[in-house]
Amino acid sequence: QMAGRSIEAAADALTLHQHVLYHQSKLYPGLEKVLDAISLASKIISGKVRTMGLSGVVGKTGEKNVQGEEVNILDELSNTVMIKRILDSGEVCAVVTEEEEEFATPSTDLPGRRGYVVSIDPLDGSSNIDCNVPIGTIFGIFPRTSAGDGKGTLADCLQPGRNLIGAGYVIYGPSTMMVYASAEGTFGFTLDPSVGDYLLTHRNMMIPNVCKNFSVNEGNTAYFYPGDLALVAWLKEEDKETSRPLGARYVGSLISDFHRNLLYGGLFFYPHDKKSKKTPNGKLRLLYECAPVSYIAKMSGGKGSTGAMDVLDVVPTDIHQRVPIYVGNKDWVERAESFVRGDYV
Ligand code: AHM
Ligand code: MG
Repeated sequence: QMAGRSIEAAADALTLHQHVLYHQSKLYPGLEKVLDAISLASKIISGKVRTMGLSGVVGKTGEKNVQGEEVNILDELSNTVMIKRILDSGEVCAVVTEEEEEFATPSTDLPGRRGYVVSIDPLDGSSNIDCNVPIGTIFGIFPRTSAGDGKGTLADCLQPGRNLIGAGYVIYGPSTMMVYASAEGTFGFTLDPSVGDYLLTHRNMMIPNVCKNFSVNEGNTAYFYPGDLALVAWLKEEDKETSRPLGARYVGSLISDFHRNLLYGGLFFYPHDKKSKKTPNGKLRLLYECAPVSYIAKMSGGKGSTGAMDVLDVVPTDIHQRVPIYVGNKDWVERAESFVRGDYV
């Protein structure tokens, strides 16, 4: 019977490709090819993630990336596969990736419209790779702003999250899932390994009204500013009216934490703190972490904030810029903002 049901699901369910084709390709020609490229690359990564212990892709390359962090073999492989597939789609003029200092541009020898810019964290949660905890890929898609079909420019890359036309993530968990948000809403597709494709399993995903959990690295509270300290203490207080205390859930893989909060309701935050002078704006990157998840949150009824403003309104001045982030249930993000401002609720 189970097998019968899954055959039916495979026969009926919309693929990610069809979803983008139906909903977005009229307005955004060729966009389905960008998603095809990301989807194919993510299937390759998923295969490697599944067998990493067996195939020797665990471990460090010995190099450091732009952020000065040690590069995992799987990080590097994911970056190479993503960039190549995305640029080869013929629809993308520039790719900003966490792993490379400069943005990548395609060869213009082949015909193509190259009308989009992609920002991507090919494999987020690197510290979790070696211990078999879910990791993810995060991406955002912007329209190009420069004219023509040549290589993209820095200005094409420095766009606020407001300009996104789609954003998503892949979570390499017990199953591999792609969650994709656009003006049509947020949809979840599960990779069916027997079909080799992403099939629609989660229609119109909305963050539940009740906020169940908060997710923050509480080990950093020694370095927190007063507003964030007060926020953490407040979330743990008992109060029936606001259903506090919330549960604490923190994986340390942004996508695992965000995905759980999207499904169950939750507030994730990574504030700026006094820990590192090098990173006064917190840890997470605007273009390929904070803007995409804030966009997905927004399309699911939630919100992403820096504490001072909507993440989607931040205009980047640097492709690897970091921002503090509070993301999840809208009302709880707004409460967090009031703590950051200092006028505690
Ligand atoms: P990465 O891009 O180097 O993997 O770092 C990003 C990760 C996020 O997935 C996660 O939310 C955060 O770093 C966890 O940081 P910390 O270990 O400081 O709590
Ligand atoms: Mg990352």
